[in-house]
Amino acid sequence: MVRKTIILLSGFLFLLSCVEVHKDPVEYESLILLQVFDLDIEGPSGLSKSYLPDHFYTVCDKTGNVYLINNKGEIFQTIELGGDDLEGVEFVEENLSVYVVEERLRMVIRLTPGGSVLDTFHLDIPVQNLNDGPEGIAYNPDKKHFYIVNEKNPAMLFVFDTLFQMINEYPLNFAKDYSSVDYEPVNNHLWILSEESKLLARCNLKGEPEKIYQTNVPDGEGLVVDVGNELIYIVCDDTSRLFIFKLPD
Ligand SMILES: [Ca+2]
Ligand SMILES: [Ca+2]
Repeated sequence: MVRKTIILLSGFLFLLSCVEVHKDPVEYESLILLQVFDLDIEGPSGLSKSYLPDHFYTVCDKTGNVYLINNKGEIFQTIELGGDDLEGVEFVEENLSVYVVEERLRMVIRLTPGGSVLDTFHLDIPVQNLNDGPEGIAYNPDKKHFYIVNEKNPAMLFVFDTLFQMINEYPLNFAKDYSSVDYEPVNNHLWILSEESKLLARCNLKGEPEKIYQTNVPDGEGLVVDVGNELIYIVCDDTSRLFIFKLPD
């Protein structure tokens, strides 16, 4: 009798643990594509808002340069940085600086909008493979935190202060890799892009997804979420294109 009770009880506990795992499922939806533009940049690998409305910074992993483009993909300014392997970019309004991420060097470079180097910061993050490094950067002006996503091995969201001292780290586990991140201040969300899984996730500030959207964009490597205009911008490294989607409700 006692043994039977124990078996029944352990079976009940097992069922309970299964219920726990499957609670609160993440929803999947498709994004509505509005427009696509060709870019005269081979391998755009990051995207950020800029000091001009409807203009964006992007970086090129082939030339190592930084570009200011408009919302039709036309180049407005070229900063000839000649970087090693630029994979992420973020414009910070409060100090009018452009921060770019060097993936293979595990480094962040701070530039003026004119292209002068102001600072360099080493990122103290784990290295397994040189090409599986930091791919995206975003800034939260309320907390004064930078967010950096590491592509894979390990797939992580790192939180840094403004001198790139690490504050927190969170594992990412909803996609095959992670290629870009944007902070959206109105609703206090992080949006994280995956190039291999071709998806975009709306996350909390720990990188936990609340909603996942299929982009069907191969090699999406740069992301801007524009709440004011209800748009999402994604650049594709492989085909050198700018995709504009409707921001879902
Ligand atoms: Ca790239
Ligand atoms: Ca990479």
